Amino acid sequence: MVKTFIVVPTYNEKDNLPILIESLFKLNIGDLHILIVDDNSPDGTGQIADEIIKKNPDKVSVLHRKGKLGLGTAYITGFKHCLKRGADQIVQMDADFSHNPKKVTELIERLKESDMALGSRYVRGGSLDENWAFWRKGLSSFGNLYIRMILRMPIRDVTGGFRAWKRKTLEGIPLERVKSQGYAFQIEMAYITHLMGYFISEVPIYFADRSRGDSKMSLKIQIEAARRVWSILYEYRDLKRI
Ligand SMILES: Nc1nc2c(ncn2[C@@H]2O[C@H](COP(=O)(O)OP(=O)(O)O)[C@@H](O)[C@H]2O)c(=O)[nH]1
Ligand SMILES: [Mg+2]
Repeated sequence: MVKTFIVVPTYNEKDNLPILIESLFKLNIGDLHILIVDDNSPDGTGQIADEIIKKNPDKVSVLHRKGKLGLGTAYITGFKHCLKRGADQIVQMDADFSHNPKKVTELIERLKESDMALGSRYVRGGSLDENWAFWRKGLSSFGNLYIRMILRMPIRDVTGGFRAWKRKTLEGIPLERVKSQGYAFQIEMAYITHLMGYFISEVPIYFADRSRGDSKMSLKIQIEAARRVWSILYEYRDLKRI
């Protein structure tokens, strides 16, 4: 049976985590494992994860890290862990319900015809929370356009963080070279995947604003991502297609 891992990075998600795990269990995915990567959340998300695991020791596990080390390293550590444990496919998603758990099945389904499936707000059928202020929507779509133009990527939603990976894609990517955090991490991973010639398929999603807890992303992280794009362009000029 195909072994699916879902990696969920958490930082102060105590109200979201238990209900997210419940929703993921309801999906009809055969051999499912959930890996939480918690950065010693001050709100006690780590302890809540431990309690969930006591009840489901063979379905859920957690990596406790010392402190807030960033989204990028959380995912890289998580991915390596899943590969070691024999994952055939790996899903990455936020803990805050911005990514609808029900869409996981569709993302995985798309892996039959692609090397990575990307939940996308900017393809036909995709959309953003209607409560987002127009400037926030504008900033997000302008940001995507800016990045796509510099990196010459045919992907519509380069900062999206709802993705499914085939094992062989994550094995092929030089994960040890990925240094970005925040949005830039999503950009860097998408860029490497595209450069190496892996096929990325976009699945339309509705991106909902979180209703519990606070966003960890700031304008500073967005500006950082805009600057990082240039280093990413430079750093991978040697990368060969597979
Ligand atoms: N482990 C870990 N998780 C993080 C970190 N920063 C953000 N996250 C998690 O990554 C996901 C996306 O972050 P969020 O703040 O919702 O970003 P936004 O949706 O862009 O506002 C959520 O599940 C967060 O809890 C971090 O430094 N470490
Ligand atoms: Mg969020």
